[in-house]
Amino acid sequence: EIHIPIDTNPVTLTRSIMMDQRRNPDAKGDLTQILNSIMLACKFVSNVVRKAGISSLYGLAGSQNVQGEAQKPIDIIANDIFINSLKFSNKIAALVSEEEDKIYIMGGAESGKYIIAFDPLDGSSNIDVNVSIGSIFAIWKRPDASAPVSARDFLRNGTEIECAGYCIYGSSTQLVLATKNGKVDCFTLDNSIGDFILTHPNMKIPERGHIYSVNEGNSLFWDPAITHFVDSVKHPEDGNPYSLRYVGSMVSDVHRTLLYGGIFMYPADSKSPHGKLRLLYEVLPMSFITELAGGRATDGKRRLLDTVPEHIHQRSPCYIGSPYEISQLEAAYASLT
Ligand code: AHM
Ligand code: MG
Repeated sequence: EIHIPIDTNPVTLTRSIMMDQRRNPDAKGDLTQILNSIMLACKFVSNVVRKAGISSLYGLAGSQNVQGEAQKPIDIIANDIFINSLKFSNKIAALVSEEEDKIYIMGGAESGKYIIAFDPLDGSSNIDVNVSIGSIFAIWKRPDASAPVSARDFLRNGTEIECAGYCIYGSSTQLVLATKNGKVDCFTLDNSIGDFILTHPNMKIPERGHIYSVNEGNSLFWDPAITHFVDSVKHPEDGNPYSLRYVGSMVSDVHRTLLYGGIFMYPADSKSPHGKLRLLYEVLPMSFITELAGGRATDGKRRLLDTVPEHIHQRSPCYIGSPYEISQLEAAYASLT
C-alpha cells in the first residue's frame, strides 16, 4: 500500500470567497464575482511574469505578435488583463489604474455598486532583472450607486475600503487578501491544480521586528526626523542594530514586513515633497492590510487610513509596519518637527 501525504480538503481561495458570501446572508455575490475576476487576473499575470525572462532570452521581447502588432511591455499587458477580467465581472462601475491617467468608466456596468483601484504590476524597475514584483488593489462600495460615477467616488477616507489585497510574483505566487471586519489571509498558488491554497491564515504582524526597509540612497534629502530614526536603528543603545532589506518592490518589502516585522518607509524628501508612492493603489491598500494584521501605517504625523486623497494619482509619504517601530518613528516626528 502506498501512502501519499496529501491534504484532500484544502481551503482554496475560491472556496474561501464563497464561504465569506455564505456567512453574509444579505450578500448578492457581487464582491464574490469581483474577487474571482481578480484571482483570474493574478493567475494570468503570474503566468506572463514567469514567461518574461524566457521570451527575452529567445529574443521575443520587442518582436511582433501573430496579428503583426508590436509586443507590449509587461506592465501594460498586466493592465489589460486586469481591466478585461474586471469588465467580465460586470459589477465594477469604474476603475483607477496606475497605467491610466483618468478614471476608466466601465461600459455597461455603470450602475455597478463597486469601484476598484489597482497597480497591475508594481515594481517595474525589477521586471527585467528577475526580482519579485506584484499587483496591488483596493475595492470600495459606491456611496450612491444610482448617481453617475466620477473620480469623486474614489476620494474617500481610507477606512472606507471594503477589501484590499496584493499578489506577489516571487519564488512562488501568493495572494494576500484583507476584508473589512475580517482578517488577513495569504494563499499560495498551486500551479498543478490552478488555484490558490490557504497557507497563512489570519496573518499577524510581529509587535516588533528587527528590519528596516528604505531607499537609503536618498538620505541626503531626508528631513531630521527620518534621519534620526534611521540612525537610532543603526546605532541602538542595546548594541544590536537592525538589518536593512530593500527590494525596491513595495509588494515584496511590505510582504516581508508583515511576516518578519519591522518597518517599510517611503518618506517625503526635499527632492520629492510628497514621497513617491500613490495613495489609491499603493499606500492605502497596504495600510489597510497592515492594520488588519495588527500593524500600523502613518505619514509620520497622521494615520494614513484617515487621509482623504484630493486627486486619484496623489502621492503620500508612508511608514508601514510593526506597532513598536511606527511609534518610535512617530516619536521622532513629534520631537523633531
Ligand atoms: P512603480 O509603480 O513605478 O513600479 O514604482 C513603485 C515602486 C515601489 O514598488 C517601490 O516601493 C518603490 O517604487 C521604489 O522606489 P525607489 O526606486 O525610488 O526606491
Ligand atoms: Mg506602482
